[in-house]
Amino acid sequence: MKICVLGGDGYCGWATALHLSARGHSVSIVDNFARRQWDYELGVQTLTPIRPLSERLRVWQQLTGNVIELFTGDVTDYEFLSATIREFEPEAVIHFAEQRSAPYSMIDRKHAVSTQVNNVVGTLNLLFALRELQPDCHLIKLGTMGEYGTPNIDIEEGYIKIEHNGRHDVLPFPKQPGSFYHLSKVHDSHNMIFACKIWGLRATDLNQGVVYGTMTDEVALDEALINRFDYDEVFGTVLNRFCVQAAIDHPLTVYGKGGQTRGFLDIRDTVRCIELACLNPAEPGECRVYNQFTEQFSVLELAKMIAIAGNKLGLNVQLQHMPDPRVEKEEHYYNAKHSKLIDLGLRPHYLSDSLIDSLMNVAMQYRDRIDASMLLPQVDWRKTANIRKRQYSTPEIPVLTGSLI
Ligand code: NAD
Ligand code: USQ
Repeated sequence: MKICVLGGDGYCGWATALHLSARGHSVSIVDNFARRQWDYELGVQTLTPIRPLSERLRVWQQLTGNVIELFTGDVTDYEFLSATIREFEPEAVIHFAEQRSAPYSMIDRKHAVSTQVNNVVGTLNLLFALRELQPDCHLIKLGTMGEYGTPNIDIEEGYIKIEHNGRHDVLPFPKQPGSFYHLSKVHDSHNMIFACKIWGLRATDLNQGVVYGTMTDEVALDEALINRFDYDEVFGTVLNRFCVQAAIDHPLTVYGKGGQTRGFLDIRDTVRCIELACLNPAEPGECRVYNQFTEQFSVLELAKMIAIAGNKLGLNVQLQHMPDPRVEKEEHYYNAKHSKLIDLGLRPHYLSDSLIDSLMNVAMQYRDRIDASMLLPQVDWRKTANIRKRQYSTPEIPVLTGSLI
């Protein structure tokens, strides 16, 4: 298949582009390097020393003979995006190209606005470009489990049967997102459902849980292909942060009681889920939703698992409960359905099998690059970020129009 990966320089996008290329698909990447700029803005860097995208692609070609085409530009720039779709003529577009950090979106008004403009406008542009140029192309869009929040009922995969005053319908599952970032995904989901309904587009909205791990078969081929491992308080996700904290004897930063429960999956399952979605496209007019995670854990359960793994490696892991900088339930019911991708053939990797190899060992290997000043939370959901040490400047989203490399 001809598959275009928007956001292919990022964590999920890079692993996915390589996975699909290795399986013989004709792959292109679109990226404007906004994420590398956001790291510069915050003064943070990934634990793993990722290389410039041009170098990564060159090494991939040398190792495998496979060429991944690169289109450098901003998906919020319609001229650029439509020129790219016209040129590449994809059969599937995988859309990862969004600002994905909840804390980033909660820094202040400007960061909330830039997150929602970047995410909502990018997706809208894509829907219009597909309608105009490639209406049969399958849009695979990364949503998030956080769109649902933590309701006191089971979470279905996208839609719920409702009976009300004696009448029945199947309606989008109620959304209770917990940040301006998560809200941007809800806005995207509504726009996609609408576009599929009125224009007959075909789309899959993948409500993904928190992804962990750096290694996939392809990334492991060469150090130059290494993927991101974010651990700072803004872009670092909880498991990465706990592993890095354990590696330098920093107490694990458990927010509040730690009863917050989320869905998780290994990056190896992310790339496989995307491949399964590509190979089994939605029907014209259909906007289907898959919940893309394999296991659910509370924050406290994760901290305890890491303490046990750390002890096996000779580390002395301590837990530190601290006031939760977010506004979220610290104890709640959580039972989210996630069978549709399994039905398509996903065979999950489990955290208990990969915690040490895929996470702890990477944290230990790059321990010298850990900046401990990036670990404590400064972004607070209730007020503009307290910029004690770092200066958060206004984000500048670069517009690199139309340059086709
Ligand atoms: P990432 O920040 O590592 O990668 C995103 C990529 O998109 C970056 O390379 C960035 O430069 C690019 N990008 C952003 N805005 C762009 C724009 N306007 N034009 C062109 N490129 C742009 O993020 P990730 O962790 O790989 O996440 C990818 C997607 O998956 C996001 O939509 C995210 O919301 C979703 N997701 C991620 C996780 C996770 O745990 N990482 C979980 C659930 C969902
Ligand atoms: N948490 C801690 N301590 C920390 C960091 C986080 O207790 O040091 C807690 C948070 O309060 C939260 C939970 O861990 O309850 C998860 O936080 P996270 O930062 O790992 O994940 P989240 O903000 O939800 O965002 C990540 C990705 C996002 C994706 C989302 C999937 O950054 O792109 O959409 O996971 S989901 O959580 O299913 O919405």
